[in-house]
Amino acid sequence: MSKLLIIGSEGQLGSELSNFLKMKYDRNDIILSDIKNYSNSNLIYEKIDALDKDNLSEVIKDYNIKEVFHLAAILSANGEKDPMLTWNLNMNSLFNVLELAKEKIIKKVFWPSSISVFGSTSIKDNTPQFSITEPSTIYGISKLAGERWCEYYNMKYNTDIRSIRFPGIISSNTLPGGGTTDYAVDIFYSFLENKTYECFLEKDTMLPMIYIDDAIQSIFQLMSANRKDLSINSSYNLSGFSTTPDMMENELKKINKYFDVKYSPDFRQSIAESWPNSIDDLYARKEWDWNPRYDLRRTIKEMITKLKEKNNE
Ligand code: AKB
Repeated sequence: MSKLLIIGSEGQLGSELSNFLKMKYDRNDIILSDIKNYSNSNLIYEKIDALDKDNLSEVIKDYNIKEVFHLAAILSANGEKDPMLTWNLNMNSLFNVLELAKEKIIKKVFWPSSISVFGSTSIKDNTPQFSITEPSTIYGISKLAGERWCEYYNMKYNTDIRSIRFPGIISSNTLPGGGTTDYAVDIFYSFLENKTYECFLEKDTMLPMIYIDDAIQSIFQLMSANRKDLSINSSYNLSGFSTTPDMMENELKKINKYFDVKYSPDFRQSIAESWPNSIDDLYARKEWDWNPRYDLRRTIKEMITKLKEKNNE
């Protein structure tokens, strides 16, 4: 068994991916890394700045790592606060990994893209795989450029880089860090504390979302697929379900009728409005049997159970 490295292991996706992988693989074969000094997990951990190619390459060679999950990125809302920093981190960390793949030091890479590659000129409903992509955020621009680079490396250097355009991810383990879809996680914390939630999006803003277990399952399925079955060399559209803040509020009100949401949209509203309402994930379904298991109701039920368990720990 070759070893795996997660870059960005302490983030929203990384922390849950490492929990999943340790049930599937020998824990000594999983190496975690992040910019933080320590990990919350008890797996092998190396502090790595993803921009430091020499250090990254040293760790990869030392542990004989063959598969990399490169998850480190600055998300859409935070990205707008410092566009050059976002471009630098999101692009140059990807180049470091792509170059190691080109040099055949690593064999397989997973890199998440996002629905942020779409913009206001894309088809809004059931946005197809091959739609117009004119993103309006620096995060979206970096993800779109990243997708083009992944395809370029795959075609030109015969690398095996796989990618998914994630919708907003709803999870309980670690908070998302600075995205436009974060409200769909934050709302649960207010709900459980019996507080009014102040939502930064308008009540009727429809966005594609996915529950974390489905997101992790999609990574596993794509990474396990036979390469010859994959026709998308850039990044696959993926769908879970779509929701608005209002739909979430109404579902939560069914559990506690006193729950209240106040709507105070900020700069994130225009980002959300430029993104699709829903996604057509035909290629993921056809080529690697994608089928999400969580709709809005099941996600809400699961989130409340998980957050209550966490509070009692
Ligand atoms: C964000 O809101 O920036 C992310 C994303 C959709 O990529 N969650």
